[in-house]
Amino acid sequence: MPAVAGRDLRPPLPPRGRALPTAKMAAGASGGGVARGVVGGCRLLLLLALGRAAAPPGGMLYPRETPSRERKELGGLWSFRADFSPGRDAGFVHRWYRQPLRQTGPVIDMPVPASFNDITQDPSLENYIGWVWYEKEVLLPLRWLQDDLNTRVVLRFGSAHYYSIVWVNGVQVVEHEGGHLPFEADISSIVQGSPGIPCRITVALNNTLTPHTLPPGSIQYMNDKTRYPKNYFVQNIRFDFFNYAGIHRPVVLYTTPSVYIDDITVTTTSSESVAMVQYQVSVVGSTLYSLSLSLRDQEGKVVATGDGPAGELKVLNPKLWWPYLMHENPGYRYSLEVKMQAQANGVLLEDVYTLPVGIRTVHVTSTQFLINGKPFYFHGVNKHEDADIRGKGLDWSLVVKDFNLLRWLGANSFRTSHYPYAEEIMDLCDAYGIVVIDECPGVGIKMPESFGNKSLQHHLVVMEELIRRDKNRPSVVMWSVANEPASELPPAAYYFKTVIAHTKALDPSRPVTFVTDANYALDRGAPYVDVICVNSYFSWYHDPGHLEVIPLQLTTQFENWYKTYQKPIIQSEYGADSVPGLHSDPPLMFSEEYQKAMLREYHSIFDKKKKEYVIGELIWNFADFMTNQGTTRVLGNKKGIFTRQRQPKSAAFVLRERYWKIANESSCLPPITKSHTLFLK
Ligand code: BDP
Repeated sequence: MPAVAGRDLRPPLPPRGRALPTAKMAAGASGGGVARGVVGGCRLLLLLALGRAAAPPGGMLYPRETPSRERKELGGLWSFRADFSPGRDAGFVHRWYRQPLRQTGPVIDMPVPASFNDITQDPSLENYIGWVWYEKEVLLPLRWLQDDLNTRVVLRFGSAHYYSIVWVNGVQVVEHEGGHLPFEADISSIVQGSPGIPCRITVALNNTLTPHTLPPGSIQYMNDKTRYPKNYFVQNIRFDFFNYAGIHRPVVLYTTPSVYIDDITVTTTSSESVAMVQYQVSVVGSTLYSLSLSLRDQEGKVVATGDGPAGELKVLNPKLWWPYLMHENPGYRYSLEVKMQAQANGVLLEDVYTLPVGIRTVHVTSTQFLINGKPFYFHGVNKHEDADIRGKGLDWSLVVKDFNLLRWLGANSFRTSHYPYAEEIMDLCDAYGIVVIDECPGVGIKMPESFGNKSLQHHLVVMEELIRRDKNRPSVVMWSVANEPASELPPAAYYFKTVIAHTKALDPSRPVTFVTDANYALDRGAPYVDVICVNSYFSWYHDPGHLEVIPLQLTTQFENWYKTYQKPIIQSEYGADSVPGLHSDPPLMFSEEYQKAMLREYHSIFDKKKKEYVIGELIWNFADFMTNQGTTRVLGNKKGIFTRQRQPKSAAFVLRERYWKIANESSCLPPITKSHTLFLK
């Protein structure tokens, strides 16, 4: 990783308006100066300089079809144009959003959702940094536009990397900072004037990372003319996955009545025989409305009813939401139907939204993680949203395959390393009982300036957006605010104290953590977490090749952390690269045997310490994934127990034996058989 931390290497921004011969992404590039600019980014810099932006007000309910709401998918082919102009700003100078994109210059077809990087044979697109433009023309159903005062039409993006500006018919409707999280715009007033005419959606996306974005990064201009062409620059990042960009998740249009249910918040408490579901509903568009709620079980039977914007539903003999392998019927969810009625413009408007609700509790003691009062041991994985060709684009086939592999493996949990995953993935976690540590994109926070006020304010907004999106999910049992930050730096203390306090204030019902690889005695964020999540790579990055040091070093690691904090500990990463098909006995690094042997050494210590205060183990990584190019990466990171194409390496079988054994030992169920459980759902 580039050694920029701690030194101000800032040269003035090179003059723009000249050719940028090649933009390459690089981690560890050297030879030039670090500029804090955004590529094509005067506009973005201005926006970022405005200081604390609150998360956009209002809710972010997942767009579901209900009797009062329709939904239209905008996936498929969009027109696409990367702005290769010298300053990456031709799109703004020439206002590409004011006309069909094809009239501005050459466009190509681009699938949505998908990353744009791996779609063509063009290396300059694979490594492109700056503004890219997407466009789609859509015909809206006439019925959406007829009663123009009473139907609200909303354009919603599941996520786009990283800075987005959206226009509809040339009118700007929304801007959003950050990938991985949804944003939307009410476009009713724009589309309702022109029934029958296609509506043109234009999106400008900028994937530049700066010290104040999440994740952070920096643009480095290589000024040594003897070594680099004129205006050569690289995007430096301090994280280990390819910085894919594009419209990554579904884009939809959906309708609501003009008075509508904007947000619902649900929390649950329970004892064996009775559960309480506390709810809060917000309605927008009128102050004169009535609300009625009914909670149905999976047979459709109403088990509780309520009314008004806030209250409590009492459920007798509740069926609790249980993790996979902890109960014969994991992932049980009730349906909360919320009905709103209001008078507007002389007509009765009704909005209906149905929210799946899992009843479960989470508690942390000094040695345990309790779900529904029972000790829960995380035997799971870390993942990435990553696949060949589509990059980070949502792909249903891949998503379902991954869940089948997780269940085959006997994994009961994963961490959304290192950013929030698609809502569609989270829905399946809720449904299958896969427990989630929900991580925000706070990865690679290493530079001192990334701990400043500007970064902190943005981090708080991202946590607001994440919690707004995922607060009602029973699968989410803990928030992770960062991965491997430079938490030993002095400003990290205030930074993490603030981010964690804010997260807890937003959601008092869940514990909060961040994932550390800092020394236990130096870490300044650990005092504020509820659970210690620690990453270590003994025999890999430390003492490479020396498997025999693992037991001692891992034991010392756990004991040091526990004696300092008396908090339960999760081994949130451990792993070794293996090239599938590469064999060596005795085990040598990068062979499948080495990966297996490393697992066994770690497992022997987990088995001892899980009797005390170790509450989980998450392998790094579920599958191989793409990274920047570098001398330690062979077409990406190979620490997967599955290949990138989801074929098992030998280590997958070792882990499978272990996870099923743990599940059988800790389950209150009759012995679980692998095949039986796989087909439970
Ligand atoms: C860890 C990081 C993870 C990397 C992993 C590795 O948290 O993102 O991919 O190292 O190097 O420190 O394989």
